[in-house]
Amino acid sequence: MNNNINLFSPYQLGDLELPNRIVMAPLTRQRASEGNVPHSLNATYYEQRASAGLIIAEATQISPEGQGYPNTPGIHSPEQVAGWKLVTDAVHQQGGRIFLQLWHVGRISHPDLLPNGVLPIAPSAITPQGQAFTNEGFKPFVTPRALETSEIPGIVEQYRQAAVNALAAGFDGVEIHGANGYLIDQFLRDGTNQRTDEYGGSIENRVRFLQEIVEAVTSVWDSKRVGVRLSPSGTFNDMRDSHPFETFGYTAQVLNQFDLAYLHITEYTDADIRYGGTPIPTNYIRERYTGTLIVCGGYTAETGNAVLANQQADLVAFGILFIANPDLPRRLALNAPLNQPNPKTFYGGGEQGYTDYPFWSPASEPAVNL
Ligand code: 8OZ
Repeated sequence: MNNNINLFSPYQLGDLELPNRIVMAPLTRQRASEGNVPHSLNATYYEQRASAGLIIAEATQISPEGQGYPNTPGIHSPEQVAGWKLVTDAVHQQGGRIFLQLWHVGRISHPDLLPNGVLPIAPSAITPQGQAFTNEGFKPFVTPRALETSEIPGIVEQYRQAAVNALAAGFDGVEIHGANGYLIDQFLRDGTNQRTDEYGGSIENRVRFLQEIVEAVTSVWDSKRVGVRLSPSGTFNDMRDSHPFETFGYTAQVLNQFDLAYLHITEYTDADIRYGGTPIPTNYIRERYTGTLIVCGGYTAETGNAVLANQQADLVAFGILFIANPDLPRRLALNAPLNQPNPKTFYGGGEQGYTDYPFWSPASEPAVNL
């Protein structure tokens, strides 16, 4: 226990000085413009949230084939790089720091969303339960096409090129999205990976894809500017693993060798338990991962301060609270009321429910306390 550490303590993240330990979690908002290009509305949204110790910008597809939802931004075209530059400039002007989350959805897509209507790709041809979110509403997931072994270096190269593009767009670092049932997670877990080549079977083989991506991205960025996100207990996107403690304990240990900026853990939710997920206590990861740990999972000021004071984590990420409260650090510091988030405007649309949540001032309308 270290009672001197709380959400408002500064943190040295590699050579980046974070003024507080409050991280804005990556949040899919589906508000890119034509061509999945970030635009001034997105710059305003992130700029409003620049008082976070660190912003992790939303999941961003590394290639057209990596997209799984309408209007999510990409980082594969020159227009997207220019669009993201508007965002990073705006955040830096406000004194903030911003990483980009690099994303390939793998099987969590639909031909309607993909170039020439191709099938989504995955480690194995296993159909996810559930429905894809297409431009015409929800449609049942299709059976993905299993990647040939010879295609895997090309996907790793897409991550490397996206990392180059993120650097050109002025980000302070990148987070590799290895969580929530997308392509990397599909390789890690044996419920979605039934390959018989060197990328499947043993956990050493299943983690190889992530390892090669980390190697590629850290060939572009200093390793201290690269984070990885994992969801060891997650069931979202129909995920399961027969030995999750072994899978994620091993993965955390493999990541130690890269001297990364951080490991970011999406912790389990009630829904994960209901869907039969195995809750993996974050301390299990903490005991195995030697670097900076970010936790994300419904924290409040009180529980966030406690997890830091108990040294169970180094930084705490907030998602929904940041959607509704652009000035979240100030509100938490002053114990000010919090704006109520509106789930109807989480995904898609314009400024409503995106850039119009008010900043707190003593004269504000009384807000609903969560
Ligand atoms: C919610 C809706 C769409 C995408 C994730 C990128 O779970 C997402 C996501 C979340 O990581």
